[in-house]
Amino acid sequence: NETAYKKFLRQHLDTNHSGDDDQYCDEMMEKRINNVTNRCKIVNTFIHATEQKVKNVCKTKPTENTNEHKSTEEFALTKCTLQGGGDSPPCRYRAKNTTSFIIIACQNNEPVHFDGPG
Ligand code: T3P
Repeated sequence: NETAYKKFLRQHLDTNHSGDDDQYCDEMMEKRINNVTNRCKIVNTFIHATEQKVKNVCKTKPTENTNEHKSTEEFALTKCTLQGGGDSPPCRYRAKNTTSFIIIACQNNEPVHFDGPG
């Protein structure tokens, strides 16, 4: 069974890109997410960094919210947002590349949710 951490990595980690276009989102959203659920996830961010760098964010002091951690460094991100239309595949996305701090939720020092740019 997939752990919450493995799910986070599947949905949100793409080390070997620094940002990409709409077609990147179409392909990654299909391969990493939508093929599992047979739905078009509305918004999903991919973080372009090593697994260790993202995991290290869990070591920062939590924000007011107990399990929430804000990174001390900025990350290259690609946010994929569903274009209008159907809610089952094939799904079409718009890509937005940014560099930002991130806020993630952690359990046992491992990322389990992406909460947004910080
Ligand atoms: P998950 O919990 O599976 O990581 O907030 C609901 C979902 O939308 C959540 O999925 C994270 C995802 N999301 C992004 O990936 N990027 C964003 O910028 C926002 C706002 C949400």
